[in-house]
Amino acid sequence: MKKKVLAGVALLGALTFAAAGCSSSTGDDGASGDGGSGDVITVGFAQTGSESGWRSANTESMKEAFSADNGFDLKFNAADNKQEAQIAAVRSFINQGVDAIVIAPITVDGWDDVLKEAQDAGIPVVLEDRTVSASEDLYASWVGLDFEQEGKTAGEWVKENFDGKGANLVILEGTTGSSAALDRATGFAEATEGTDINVLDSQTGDFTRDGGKKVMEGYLQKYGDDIDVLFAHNDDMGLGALDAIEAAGLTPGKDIQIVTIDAVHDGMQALADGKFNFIVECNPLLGEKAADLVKAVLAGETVEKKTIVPDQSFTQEQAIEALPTRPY
Ligand code: GZL
Repeated sequence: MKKKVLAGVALLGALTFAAAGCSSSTGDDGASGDGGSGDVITVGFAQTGSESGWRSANTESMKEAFSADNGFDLKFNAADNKQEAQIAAVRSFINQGVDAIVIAPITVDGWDDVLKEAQDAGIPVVLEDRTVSASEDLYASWVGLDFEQEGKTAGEWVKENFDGKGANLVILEGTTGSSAALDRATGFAEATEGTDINVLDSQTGDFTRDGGKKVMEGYLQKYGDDIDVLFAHNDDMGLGALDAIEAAGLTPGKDIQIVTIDAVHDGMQALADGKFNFIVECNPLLGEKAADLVKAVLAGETVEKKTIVPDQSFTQEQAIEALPTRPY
């Protein structure tokens, strides 16, 4: 049953929210749904799909946070990396009259109409992970990562290790039109501007292992062992590229050095094994923050429009040390 957002009643919301915090009598630190009233919060979550190890970790984090124990009834949809399916899922949530909608938008553009429909229906939207080009007035808040900084950190490693050597580089881009791919490309280009690193090619592998393998096979046929460095926008495309590199009789991590983004388990294992050379983390554990934002918005609280979760990076030695205790 859709709740009215206590719009403009921040004080009442704050009191309700505070009461929830004091209602330790529930024995579960106030985790009783919409800030203490005990009602279950129905949330529609429109996920991109299941394209990568990062996505699996993100989905797990979201399902854990939006659990019945935490006062939620979660309606989950994975859109197989197709925006039209994702928009259809959001429209379905609106028709079901959910209390709030969470979206991990596959691409930046194309969201204005359906976000307006949710707003007109009085259903607040929280974005997690990627961003949209639509006006900030059309959603309550966004929680995610600084993709441009991730690209910049990867570029700084390439510059530090290859500038001045006339190195040839190929790029595996993420999903075309996604904020993660667009912003990582921007950050990487900024960090490597003015170097003598030669970008031979840059094509999308759609953030998947299969996509990374297929595009890398094409690069190897075209450029062969002229390739010195691979920058992959995520671990999974880099892992797919490993198969192509080894099938071509080359040694990844040596003949072709590899820098990726995400730092999921399989990527960190490849780094520890010396097949990758550097990874920039992209933290997928956004569920708890997204759930807090939904509860605060429904309680009429004023929330930050943007929340950026910090990332780190890993060398081979750091990966070996971190692997045993990594949560994903
Ligand atoms: C980044 C996320 C990207 C990951 C990929 O926040 O949107 O999508 O880097 C995933 O692994 O597919």
